[in-house]
Amino acid sequence: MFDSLAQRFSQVFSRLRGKGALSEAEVEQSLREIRIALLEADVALAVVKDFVQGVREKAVGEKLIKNIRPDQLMIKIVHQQLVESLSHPLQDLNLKNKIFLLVGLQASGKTTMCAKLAYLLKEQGKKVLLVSLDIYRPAARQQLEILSKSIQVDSLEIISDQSVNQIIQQALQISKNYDAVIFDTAGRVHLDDQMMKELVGVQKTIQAGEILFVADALMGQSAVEIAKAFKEVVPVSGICLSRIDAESRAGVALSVRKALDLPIKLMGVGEKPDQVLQFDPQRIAGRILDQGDVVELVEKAAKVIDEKEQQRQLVRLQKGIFTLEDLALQLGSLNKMGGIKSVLNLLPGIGQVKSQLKEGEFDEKVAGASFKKEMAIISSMTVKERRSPAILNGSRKQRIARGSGTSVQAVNQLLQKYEQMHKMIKQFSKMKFPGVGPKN
Ligand SMILES: Nc1nc2c(ncn2[C@@H]2O[C@H](COP(=O)(O)OP(=O)(O)OP(=O)(O)O)[C@@H](O)[C@H]2O)c(=O)[nH]1
Ligand SMILES: [Mg+2]
Repeated sequence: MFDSLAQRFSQVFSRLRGKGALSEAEVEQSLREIRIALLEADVALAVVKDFVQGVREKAVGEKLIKNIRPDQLMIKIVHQQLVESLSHPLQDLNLKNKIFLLVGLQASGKTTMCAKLAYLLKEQGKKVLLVSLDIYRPAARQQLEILSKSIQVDSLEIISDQSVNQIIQQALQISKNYDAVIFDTAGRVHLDDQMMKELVGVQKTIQAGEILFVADALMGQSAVEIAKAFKEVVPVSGICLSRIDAESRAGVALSVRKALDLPIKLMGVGEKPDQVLQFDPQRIAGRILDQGDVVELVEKAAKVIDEKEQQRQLVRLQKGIFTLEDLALQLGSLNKMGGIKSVLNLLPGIGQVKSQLKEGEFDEKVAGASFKKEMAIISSMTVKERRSPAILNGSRKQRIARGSGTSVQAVNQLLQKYEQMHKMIKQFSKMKFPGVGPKN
C-alpha cells in the first residue's frame, strides 16, 4: 500500500542527506521532485499545487535546528503537510443517529465495506444490524447475509419479493434494538437517473447520519467525478476506499480528500471483513513516509529550541530586565500556557513568594481575553517605545491607539499592566535564586 510514493519521497530525502543546510535552492529542487512524485502517484494537479505550496511555506518558516540534517527537516515538513492534507474536521464516524448508507458504482466494494464497517463498530462494542437494499442483483442480499454471519453481526431477515421500501420499513421497525444500522445499496455500471432517484427516496426515508461513498482505489482520479455526481443528489458525508491493498500510488487518497472536501473514513485492505483500517491521517502519513522515528527526532529537537528560548527569557527576568517586547513574548506564551503563575513556576524557589501574591492581582482570564488587543497595541509601537516605555507621552499614545484600533485608555491599561509586572519582576530579581541566579 502506497509503496511507490513512499519510494519516490525517500529519493527526495536521500538527495538532501549530504547537504549542509536547507538552502532556498535546495528547497526549490526538492519541491520540484515532490511535485513529480505526487503527479506520478496520480494526485490531481490542483491538489499537487496546494501540497507543494504548503511544503514551501513550512520550509521558509522553519527554524534551523542544531544537529538536525536538512533531509530530516524536510521529512518532518512533508510529514506535517501530508497529515494536514489528509485530515478533515469530521474525521470520526458519526454514530449520532446510528443510520449508515453506503453508495457507489457497481463492484466498487460496497457490500464488502458494509461488512467491514460492521466489523469495526462491533469491535467498538456496538450492536450492529446489516440491511441490503440490493434487490436487483440475484443473491446480493444473501452475499451480505453470509458476510454478516462470518463476523457474527445481525442482518435483516430476507423475505423474497420485497420492494426497497418494504425492506426499509422492516429494518426501521427493529432499528431501536441496535446502535448502528448499515444499509447496503445496489450499484450500477454507470450513473443513471433511475438509480439516483431511488437513492434520494431511500435517504428521505432513512435519514442516514453518514452517507459513505465507496470508491475503488484503482479508479484513481475518476473516483472524484463520480463521487461529485453522488454528492449532488445525496449529502455524502465521507469516503471509503476499497482495494487499497492493490494500490501503490496513494494519489487517490490525497485527491478525493481534497477535491471533494470530504473525510476519508475507511480503507479496505483486502477481501475479508476484518481487512479494514479506520482512516487516521497521522498513521497514513507515517505509512506513506515510513520515517516515523525521524519525525519524532525533529519534533523533539524543535522543542529543545523552545526550551532554550525560555531559558534566555528566564535569565533576563532574573536580571530584572523587562520591556514591552518581553511583555509581548510573555503574553504570547501566557496565552498558550495559561497564566502568569505558570510562567512564575519556571522560576526556581518562587513558590513561597507566589503564595503571597494576592488572588486577582493578575487576572489570567482577562489576560487571555484581551490578548489580541494587547498584542495589537504593542505592535503599533516603535521598537524604541517598546524598549523604553517611559517615552510614551500623550501624542504617542494617541497614535498607538489609532494604529491598533483601540483607545488611549486601552493603551494606558496595558502600560499599567506592564508597570505592575515590571515592578514584580524587579522585586524577584533582588531575591536569591538557588542554583541559577544571575551570574553577574
Ligand atoms: N483485494 C480487495 N478486494 C476487495 C476489497 N473490497 C472488495 N473486494 C472485492 O471486490 C469484489 C466486489 O466487492 P463487492 O463488495 O461485492 O462490491 P459491490 O460494490 O457491493 O458490488 P455490487 O453490489 O455488484 O455493485 C469482491 O470480489 C470483493 O471480494 C478490498 O479492499 N481489497
Ligand atoms: Mg453489493
